[in-house]
Amino acid sequence: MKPDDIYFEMQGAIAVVRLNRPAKRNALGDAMVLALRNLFETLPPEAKAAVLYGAGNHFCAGLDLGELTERDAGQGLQHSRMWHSALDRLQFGTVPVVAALHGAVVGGGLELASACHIRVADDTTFYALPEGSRGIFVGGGGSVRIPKLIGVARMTDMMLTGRVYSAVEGGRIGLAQYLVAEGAAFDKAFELAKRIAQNAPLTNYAIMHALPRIAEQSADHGLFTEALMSSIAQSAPEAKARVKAFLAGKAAKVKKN
Ligand code: 1HE
Repeated sequence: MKPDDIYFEMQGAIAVVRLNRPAKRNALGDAMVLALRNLFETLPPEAKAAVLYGAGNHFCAGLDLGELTERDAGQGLQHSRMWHSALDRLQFGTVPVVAALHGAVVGGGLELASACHIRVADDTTFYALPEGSRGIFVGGGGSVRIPKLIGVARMTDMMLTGRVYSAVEGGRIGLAQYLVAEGAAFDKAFELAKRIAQNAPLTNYAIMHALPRIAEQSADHGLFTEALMSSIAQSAPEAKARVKAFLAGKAAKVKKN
């Protein structure tokens, strides 16, 4: 990996992370996956949200197939677990991550995007899981995260038939929450990240860490976890100050679009 294959900078409170290997369509080699893991583990405390995007014409072509050499089963297992730990650090890290998507979002690139909290896609985006045709299987958490976005049936179809979803179709089935014009994904993602950065940190933490876990629990356990989390969030001084500001007419109302 070249030192700047994963490029990172702070822009105010926003951590901006760029997959920066456009000549190889941002294909992720092991060193890049480890660099992402390290980055999301060690974001500076001033970071309140992050934007992840890709340099060049594509977000990410997935696993660097050039590194897929003669791994035995044990090594393959460790390789997949490395991806899991890296994408877990992103999903369950310190700040919400907004992915700005364009061009190819395929294979491990879709696995990476699905670990982000919000996906903004531009018109050029397309989604695929070519693992089926390469004789392999998803290994970066895709089988856990992608069905939560689009359902097992659609993912099965993508893998069995090589189906490619367009940007518009991807928005409709839940691969991205926002669809914007070509070239506008980064700006929209950055705008959303700035909005997210204004939330109370404990609320963002609850949304990132409690919500997906509650969704996995039985209704009874989920309701109990929700009660614990909401009681902790509302007891924070920041929550009290924000509610008081609203009651005093000093905070923004919810506005119809
Ligand atoms: C790569 C990779 C890659 C491009 N690994 N080198 N992912 C895939 O099966 C997708 C494979 N890639 C593609 O289908 C296409 O490259 C794209 C649709 C993404 C882009 O097409 P295009 O025409 O813009 O670029 P290109 O000419 O195909 O590729 C440009 C260069 O990038 C070329 O190298 P060059 O040295 O000949 O210039 C390609 O070989 C190289 N390249 N994609 C390595 N993926 C945790 S498990 C996850 C499992 C997976 O992700 S499997 C799916 C892998």
